[in-house]
Amino acid sequence: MKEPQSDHITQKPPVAAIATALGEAGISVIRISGEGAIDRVSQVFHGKKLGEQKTHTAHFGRIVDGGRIVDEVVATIFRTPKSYTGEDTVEISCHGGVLVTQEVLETILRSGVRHAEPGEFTQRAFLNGKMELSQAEAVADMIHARSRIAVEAASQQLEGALGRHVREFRQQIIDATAMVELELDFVEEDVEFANKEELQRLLGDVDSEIGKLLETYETGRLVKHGVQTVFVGRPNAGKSTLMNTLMGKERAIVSATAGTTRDVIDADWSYEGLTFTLTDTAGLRETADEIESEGVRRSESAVTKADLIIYLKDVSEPPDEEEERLLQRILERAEGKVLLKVGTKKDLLNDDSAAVRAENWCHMVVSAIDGSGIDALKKKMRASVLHNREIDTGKLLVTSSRHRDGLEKARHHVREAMNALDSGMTGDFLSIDLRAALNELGTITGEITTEDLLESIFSRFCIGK
Ligand SMILES: Nc1nc2c(ncn2[C@@H]2O[C@H](COP(=O)(O)OP(=O)(O)OP(=O)(O)O)[C@@H](O)[C@H]2O)c(=O)[nH]1
Ligand SMILES: [Mg+2]
Repeated sequence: MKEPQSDHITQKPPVAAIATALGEAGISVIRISGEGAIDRVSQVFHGKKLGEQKTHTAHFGRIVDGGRIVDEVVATIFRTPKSYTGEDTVEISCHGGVLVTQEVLETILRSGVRHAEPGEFTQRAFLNGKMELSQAEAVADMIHARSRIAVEAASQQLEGALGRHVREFRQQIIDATAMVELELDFVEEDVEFANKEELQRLLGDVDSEIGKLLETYETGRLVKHGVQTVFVGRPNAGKSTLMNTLMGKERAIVSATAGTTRDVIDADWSYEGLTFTLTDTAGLRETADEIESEGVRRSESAVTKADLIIYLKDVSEPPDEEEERLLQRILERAEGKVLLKVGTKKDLLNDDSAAVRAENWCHMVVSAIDGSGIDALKKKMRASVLHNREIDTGKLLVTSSRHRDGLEKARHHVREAMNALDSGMTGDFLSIDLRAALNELGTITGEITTEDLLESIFSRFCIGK
């Protein structure tokens, strides 16, 4: 992260929050940041005079409330500008009990410190130029990451990889704007752009570079949010069994009675660095029963929200018309999603003709009983959602829809500028589009922000971050 000059730092009134998860643990950390934070803590800290200590030093002492010792703690001091927020900061490590942590926090709050809002420390770090907006967002991604690849993607962004790309695009567009504005000086002489080809090449490059980054979003989204995977099929097709088999544990109830699963059940399962949120659903059938119809309706709605749909069919039974109608209804809801037709209960197939029929109907056939086809199914699930492309963890992935929108809008304006150039429009038209593209890119890194945008980003953080 870049180190801003101390004269760029604004210290706000101090805020405090518990920075660690609340629960029983070895230690808990309470963070206090803002103008006068060190003095405020000093008032309730018995030990060395914190106000006289150097930055980046840790001090043993006691937090006292009136005459009462609340806890023995270690207070670590970070002086402005060399702290996470850029402000004076104290981190108090106390014993990790729920009650004691709460009491230490309350003692600090009574010394005239406000409780921090969600993400307030990171917001202050951003406002003090400690990080770009996309890096601040990566802090939250890192905390919420549920798979190894999600951690790697967040780490790339945290190190400023997205910001570096965006700054390159901005620089190229600024160069293009400079060329256009140079030409504007000659506009009265009605000359064609002397550098038209050069300008076309420059804008074409930006267009294709933004395009390459945008292409990573499809994978980036799956990495960040997990692959929403739904198992659907008729009652008794083996949906709950397959979900349990993939996860290696008995998550869903299985029985020979058709209609065992009545509602939607979710569970996270990781496979080769990618998280799948597996959703088991109630079996589909054409029914008049009210509760069952509600279950079927929920199954269909789970399909609408899924990235990957696994339609299961018991291949020991021949397909019939109802099956075709049910599958048709799923297909109608599956547009733009990946759908795998999987045959179950392969172990029950005893004649070759049934096996051939099954192979024809399904993408693959598995058995949860003898495990055949299960590894192949796992590989197929992963490969099909990634469209057979491996995730290059060394490269930046766009994982946020906000960043995708910003890049798309910027590319749109770049393309408009290229069209304007092609159709021989004057430079001022081009300038308008190029400036609009710069603005859009600025919203990604946070050069251009609004209160609403910051509010919507930081309110999603946890308290204490
Ligand atoms: N032989 C064999 N039986 C299986 C296999 N998979 C599931 N079964 C059996 O099929 C029956 C139904 O399995 P479930 O997993 O409950 O089926 P479901 O699709 O979840 O059914 P509903 O929840 O009722 O919609 C159970 O008796 C399972 O033991 C398999 O691969 N081979
Ligand atoms: Mg079930």
